[in-house]
Amino acid sequence: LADVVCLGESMVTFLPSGPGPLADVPSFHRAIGGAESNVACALALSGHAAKWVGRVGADGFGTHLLDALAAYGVDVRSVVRDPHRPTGVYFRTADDRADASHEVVYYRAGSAASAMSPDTVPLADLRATRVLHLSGITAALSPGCLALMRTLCARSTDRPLLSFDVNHRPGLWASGDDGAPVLLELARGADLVFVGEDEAADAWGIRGGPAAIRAALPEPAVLVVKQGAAGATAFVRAAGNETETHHVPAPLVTPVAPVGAGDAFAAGFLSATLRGLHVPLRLRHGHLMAAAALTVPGDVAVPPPREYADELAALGPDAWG
Ligand code: KDG
Repeated sequence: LADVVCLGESMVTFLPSGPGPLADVPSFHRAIGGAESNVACALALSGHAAKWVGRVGADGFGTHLLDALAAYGVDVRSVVRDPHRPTGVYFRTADDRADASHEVVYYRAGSAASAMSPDTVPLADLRATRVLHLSGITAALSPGCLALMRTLCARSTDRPLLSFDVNHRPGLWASGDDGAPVLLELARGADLVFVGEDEAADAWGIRGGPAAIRAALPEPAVLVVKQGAAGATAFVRAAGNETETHHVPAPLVTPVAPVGAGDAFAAGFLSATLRGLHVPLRLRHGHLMAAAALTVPGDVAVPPPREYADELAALGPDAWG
């Protein structure tokens, strides 16, 4: 039994050799990305049995992805290779200012992963795990991917704990607004949901902060609202249907690139959940892993070793500043 299975599209990622608009970047450095496989990498690096399930092409990029994920310790044995469709790739730009915005350009339409559906993914492998982690990106990839997400998010008693990161990517939906109701529907079927406060405002027009997001999304037993530099708030339904609320401020870091930080946060929270730690410690581990990811140019950072992360988490935000 795996600790966590992550399902989604993984892509070869091209990081720019220097700042500037896409038209002016002379060369790129090859790396790997994909929100759900980023989570799997961080969990494998933290000592968990993590598996990534998806589809890649029978091309060199697909081979590189599988090799790179396996090198992080991720189990890729359930990945399907598609001889007819390519592996998705994406390019990023960077800005001189550390936390400035960047462009993301995807070449993934018609990719091997976009052919995921309830018929092309090994569903039994998605159940042989303590936690199944999904994200809203997959729902945007194709009608088959959306059908798969709906199948997996349907409430049932014999499924693993279902973790869902909303990951609203307006550019992947046919029209910018199409994703919003679908993402809300999928989130309602999950047991543990991660969403950004700004993401909930952009996608769902909820501007009243974490409490308003919880009011609109009461179904998941655990809802984590990420608030950027302000920290994160978790709502947890305890025995007797009471809801506990926990807020933990984020450590002060100077970001190099924000991409991948949300995935790392989810991995830290999931790792601490799998270890049975209390909710404030789950949030602290989320922040510590996100801080590591914020300070590298790529999507995936090597998290602090578990003993060290445990010490830092025990010290808490007052000592992190
Ligand atoms: O969270 C990081 C991801 O956004 C990045 O790796 C690319 O998966 C990706 C996507 O679809 O945006």
